[in-house]
Amino acid sequence: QSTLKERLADLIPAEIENVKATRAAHGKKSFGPVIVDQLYGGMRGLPALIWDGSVLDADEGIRFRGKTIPECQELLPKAPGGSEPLPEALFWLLVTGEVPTQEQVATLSKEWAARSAIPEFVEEILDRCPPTLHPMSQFSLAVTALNHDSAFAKAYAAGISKKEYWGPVFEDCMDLIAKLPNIAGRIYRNVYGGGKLPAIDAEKDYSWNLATLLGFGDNKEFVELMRLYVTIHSDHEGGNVSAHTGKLVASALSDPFLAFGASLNGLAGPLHGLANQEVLVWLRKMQSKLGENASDEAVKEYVWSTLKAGQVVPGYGHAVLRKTDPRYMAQREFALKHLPDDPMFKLVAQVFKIVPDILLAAGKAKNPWPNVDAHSGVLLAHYGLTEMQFYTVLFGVSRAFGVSAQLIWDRALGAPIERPKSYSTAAIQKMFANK
Ligand code: CMX
Repeated sequence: QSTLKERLADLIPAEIENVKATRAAHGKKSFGPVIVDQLYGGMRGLPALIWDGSVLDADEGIRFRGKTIPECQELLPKAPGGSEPLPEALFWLLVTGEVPTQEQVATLSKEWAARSAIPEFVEEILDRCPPTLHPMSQFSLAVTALNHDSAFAKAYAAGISKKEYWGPVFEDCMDLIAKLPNIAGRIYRNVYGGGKLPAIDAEKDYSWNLATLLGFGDNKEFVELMRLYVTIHSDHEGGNVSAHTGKLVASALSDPFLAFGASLNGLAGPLHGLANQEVLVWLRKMQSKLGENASDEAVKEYVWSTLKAGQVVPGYGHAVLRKTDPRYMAQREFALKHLPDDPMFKLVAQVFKIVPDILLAAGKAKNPWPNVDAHSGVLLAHYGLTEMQFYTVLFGVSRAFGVSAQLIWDRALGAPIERPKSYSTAAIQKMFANK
């Protein structure tokens, strides 16, 4: 039974050859024309990045190393008595493309527990943040500060050869993931109360520890929810803001802590990960205005009033997806199984019936269907994690898995610094004058 690092060391030489062969066979082939609208339109549809952990199909949604979410739920090792996949297993899959054994997963749980302590000065940084500082800003500060102990930064300063980069980057990524429960738990308790952080239990899995540090470890269903939540929020191919930012920043050979700190700052935007918080804020406002068991008519009117005020309906639409997000469906299945009578879940289900038709009628959104964020908040709130401003921190914990897997491969494959070409409007006008 090899460890993850040993398995990677086996896989890297063959993958270097695989990329060489792919480039030799297809390197000069074209994806088709690039049009000016793509430069103004947020680069939508522009093929621009290599991202191996996952690929997104507009209709089907995400596949992690070729596997759909239901396939991952079936195939990946679970906790004893649990039915959701362990994020440890998903990380192994993202990094190697292989489904790990139960034993390999247990080794990862132990390794992350052993690496989980955060430096005292990072604890102090968090303790000194005012509780009014958004949890995502605190999260990003703490992750950036972990760069103090980066193995990669030290190795680079000591003159490590390019061929060896991936080793210390792997160590940093393992440390990063391992330390996130302590960071998230500390932020949660500092901001919302809840007393002293318990210690990480090296005999338990990552999600159990995360749930316990937040104060929900004795609720088995919440622990299962964390396993599902961390698994499905981990990776959504490379072009989304948090993933691409991490890859971009790391391409300058900034270490994984600096790179992922930047990812978190992007995830904190309301059109991206902050939608996790925004959806529940919006639903709660609706509920306080309409009361429980609102009629479809009243909900419709509320949705229209959001649009007429020039706001987006949070949790709906997507830059790439064109059907209901399978991450939404996985969470809906969880709710149907564990909390079918929760009034807020009923409202989420009612909104699901109503919003797509309205967005279609409004005629602007290219995708009227719900995304991952339309469902996550209601599940967390059901178990008592009601502090909405904290939700995106959990998204961030999970997103570290996907970004880390790619950063390791980028360094193993010698990915260069990113530097796409930009143009001014004047340059575009000049280029196409008389054409
Ligand atoms: N409500 C209202 N209007 C919407 C909308 C929504 N949910 N989704 C898209 N639109 C509007 C856009 O604002 C845009 O309007 P303008 O032409 O006036 O600028 C128009 O429809 C076309 O946009 P699009 O091409 O369909 O969508 P984009 O690729 O530009 O943006 C996204 C995608 C997700 C930012 C957008 O759908 C949105 O703002 N959704 C709500 C916020 C949200 O849920 N974000 C989370 C996404 C998942 C994640 O990253 O976590």
